[in-house]
Amino acid sequence: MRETFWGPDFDALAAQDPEIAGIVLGELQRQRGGLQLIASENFTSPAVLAALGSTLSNKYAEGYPGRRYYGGCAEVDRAEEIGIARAKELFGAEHANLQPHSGASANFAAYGAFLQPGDTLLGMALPHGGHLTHGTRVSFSGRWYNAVAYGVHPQTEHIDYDQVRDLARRHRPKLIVAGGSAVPRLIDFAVFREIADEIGALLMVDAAHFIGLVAGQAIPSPVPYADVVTMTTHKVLRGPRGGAILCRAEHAKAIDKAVFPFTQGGPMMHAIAAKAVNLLECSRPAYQAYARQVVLNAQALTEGLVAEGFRPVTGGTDTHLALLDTRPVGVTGVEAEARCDAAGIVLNKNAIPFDPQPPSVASGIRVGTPSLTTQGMSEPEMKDVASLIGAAVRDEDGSAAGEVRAAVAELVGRHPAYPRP
Ligand code: DSN
Repeated sequence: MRETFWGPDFDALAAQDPEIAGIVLGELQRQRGGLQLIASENFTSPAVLAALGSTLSNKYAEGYPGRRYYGGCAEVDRAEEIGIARAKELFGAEHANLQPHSGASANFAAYGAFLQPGDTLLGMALPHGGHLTHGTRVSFSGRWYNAVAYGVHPQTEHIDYDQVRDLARRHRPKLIVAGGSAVPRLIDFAVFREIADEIGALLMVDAAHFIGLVAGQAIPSPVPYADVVTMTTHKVLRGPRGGAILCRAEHAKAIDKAVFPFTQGGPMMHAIAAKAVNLLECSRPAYQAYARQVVLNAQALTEGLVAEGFRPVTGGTDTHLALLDTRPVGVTGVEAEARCDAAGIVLNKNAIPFDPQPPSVASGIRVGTPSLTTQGMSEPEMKDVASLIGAAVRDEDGSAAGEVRAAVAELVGRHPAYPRP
């Protein structure tokens, strides 16, 4: 088996293209050398990386298993069939499509399946935690559709379900979108379903951020409530970079046609095989324990950051991420991000609801625990991480950056990403 696998071969890359090989190695060292707190990132497994770096990348396979526009698809058909079966089993879904290249592509296809240009969709406002593709003017979603936005309640900072209902009654959207990129709390899918049913709308849940927690049974699933669930495969789920769609059987044809040929051409068969590998990993008890720990870590990290003076939006988290108001610490989001970066702590500035600052400055940071948890860190380390973030953010003149960086190096040394065999 081994000698017939023409997969990742770093020595060959280094010999042929030292410049790019240096970047590949540099990125591995960067991922290993700091604390990775971007809520949408993770460290996928060597098995997933092997499938990604395989000859399946060479194959054109427009269409679906058994119905391709190219010959020679027997092997890739099997990979896609296995992946689809695993996705349906893992999520209890009636239909799965693993071809979307990304979360944005999955959303593009889902809208394409159900909406015509000019139709109304109701999604969460980006500054309140939504996503670019949920109706912002800079994306197709706000340009081609009549997008109406709901947000969070000014006092609780939780999704304002009364506002969702009012807007739905007033604007009669054809599709309601639940989900976002900076929502720290569980979403009440039953309420969204009730609102959608009341006005005869379809319900789409963009589960990109939290689908890994659903896969690990750490939080409730949107699948029983939604007509369609879109996702990415590389966040908490820990698979290859890409997207996927789950839906009810009645929508299967529309979704498949909307992915191919409406919005995409040839599927990335190496990525689909890697998605199948990941879905098998996610069905194991070890992954369920991981998903539970991701949430416990996010809660412990949030508590630690409260002790450092930050204010958690909504008061805490039920998921893998927290949104922290940096104003009580006397810094903007962009300052906090830069100071953490200088100390080897990678996170992102993030607008908080009703943020007086523009998004390029922001009054908050977003932190997530998928990567640290993959490294085997748990609650005690989260306290240390919170103290390091606090020290880095308060370090006005950069004099403490070296000390924090040394503590970061010690911590990741004890819990390495991609440990050497
Ligand atoms: N860019 C992703 C995130 O960081 O949340 C969402 O698309």
